[in-house]
Amino acid sequence: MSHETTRVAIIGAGPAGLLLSWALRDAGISSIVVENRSQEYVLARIRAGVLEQGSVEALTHLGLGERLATEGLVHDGIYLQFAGERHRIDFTELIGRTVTVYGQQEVVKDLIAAHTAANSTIYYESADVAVHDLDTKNPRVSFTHDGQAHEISADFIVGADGFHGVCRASIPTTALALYDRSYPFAWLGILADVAPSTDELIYALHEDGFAMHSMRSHHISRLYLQVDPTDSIVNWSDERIWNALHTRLGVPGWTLYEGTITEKSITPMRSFVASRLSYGNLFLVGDAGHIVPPTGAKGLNSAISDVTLLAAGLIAHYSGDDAKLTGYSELALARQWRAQQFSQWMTEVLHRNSTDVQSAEFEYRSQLGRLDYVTRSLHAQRGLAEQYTGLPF
Ligand code: FAS
Ligand code: PHB
Repeated sequence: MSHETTRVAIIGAGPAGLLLSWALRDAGISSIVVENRSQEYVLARIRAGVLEQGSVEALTHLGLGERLATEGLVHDGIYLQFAGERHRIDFTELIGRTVTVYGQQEVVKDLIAAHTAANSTIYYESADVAVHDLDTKNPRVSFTHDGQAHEISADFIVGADGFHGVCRASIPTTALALYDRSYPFAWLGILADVAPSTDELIYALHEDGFAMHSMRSHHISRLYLQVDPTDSIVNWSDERIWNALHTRLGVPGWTLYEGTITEKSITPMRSFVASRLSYGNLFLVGDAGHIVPPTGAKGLNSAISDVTLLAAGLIAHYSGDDAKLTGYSELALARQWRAQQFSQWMTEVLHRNSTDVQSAEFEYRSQLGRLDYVTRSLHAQRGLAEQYTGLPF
C-alpha cells in the first residue's frame, strides 16, 4: 500500500476538479487528483460550449486565458427565433457584458497542459475509488492504480466526480436530500466540419421542436435538435438531421450550410440539485452537486463558479479564517438555484412539449406569446441578458 498526504484530495479530473487543483496550486496549497478514466478519455469528451464573462475572467486570472483570448469567439448577443422570425438580443447594448464560445474540451485541454507543465499529481485510470472518515479531521481516499493499492490522507476531500461519482453517494442518505426532475425531451447534438452559418448562437422554437445553431470555431459548427428522450441515434441519418435543421432553423434569405458530420449523440435532459454541497470535510463541486438542462449554457459555468467559491474558502481556511468555507454550501446552492430557474425557463419556453396532446397547442401558443413579449420588452431582454451572460459569483 502506497500512502501519501496532501491538503486537499480531489476526486475527478473534469473541468471542476482540474480547475480547483490549479487554483489551489496557484495559492500554494497542495492537492492530488484521482480520476477513474484515462487522460485521453477526459480530453475527448465533447460537452459545453459557452463561457460566461465571469468564467472567462476566472480562467484568465489563473493564467489559463492565453488560447482562450486568441481562439475564443466573443459574442455580443444571441438570436431568438420563433414564428418564422429571428430576433437579436444584444447583450452588450443591454447590460454591457458578453459571452465567449470556447468548448469545454478546450478548457480541459488548457488545464491538462498547465498541470502537465507543473508536474501535478493526477492519478488517471484509478479503480475502486472510495472516500472514508468524511466527518473526521483525517478523511481518506483509497484506490488502486497500476494494480497497486493507494491511500491519501488529506485535510479535505472534494467531490468533483460528476453526477455518477462516489462522493455524493458517500454522504449518509439521512443527511442528504436530492431535488430532481426530468424533461420530456432530449438533445441530438452534432459537430460538423463546416463554417457556422451564423455569427452568433441561434435558439429556435419551431412547431416541430427546438433547434440551435452553435459553433466551436470559424470552421466547425455545433448544432442541436430536440428529439424524444426514448429516440436512438441510429434512427437519425445525416440527411434526416440536416433536413430537420433546415426546417427548424430556416428563415427567408438565410442559408444553413451543410458539412461532414464528425460526431453525433443524444443527451437526455434533467435537473438535479443536492440539498447540501458539504458534509464534514467533504465538499461537492460541479455536476457532483447539481445538473442543469444545457439550454441556458449553465452546466460548465456553474462548475467554475462553485470552484471559485470553494477555492476562496479553502485558501481563507489556511490563513485562519473559516467563514467562507463554512458558508460555501449555502452560497453555492443559492447561486445554483438561480441558474436552475433560468435553465428551466429557457428549456420550457424553447421546446415543444406535446406529452399532453390536449394542451399541446395551447402550450405552444403560450410559448410564442412569451417569446413575443421578451423580444418586444427591453426590460425582459435585460433580464435574459443578465442571466445568460452570468450573474455575479
Ligand atoms: P464532469 O462530469 O465533467 O467530470 C467528472 C469527472 O469525474 C469525470 O472525468 C469522471 O470520469 C470522473 N469520475 C466519475 N466518477 C469517478 C470516480 N468514482 N472516481 C474518480 N473519478 C470519477 N453544459 C453546458 O453548459 N452546455 C452544454 O451543452 C452541455 N452539454 C453536455 C453534454 C453531455 C453529454 C453531458 C454529460 C454534460 C453536458 N453539459 C453541458 C454539462 C457539462 O458541461 C458539465 O456541467 C461539466 O462537465 C461539469 O464538470 P464537472 O463537474 O467537472 O463534471
Ligand atoms: C454548445 O455550443 O454546445 C452550447 C451552446 C449553448 C448552449 C448549450 C450548448 O445553451
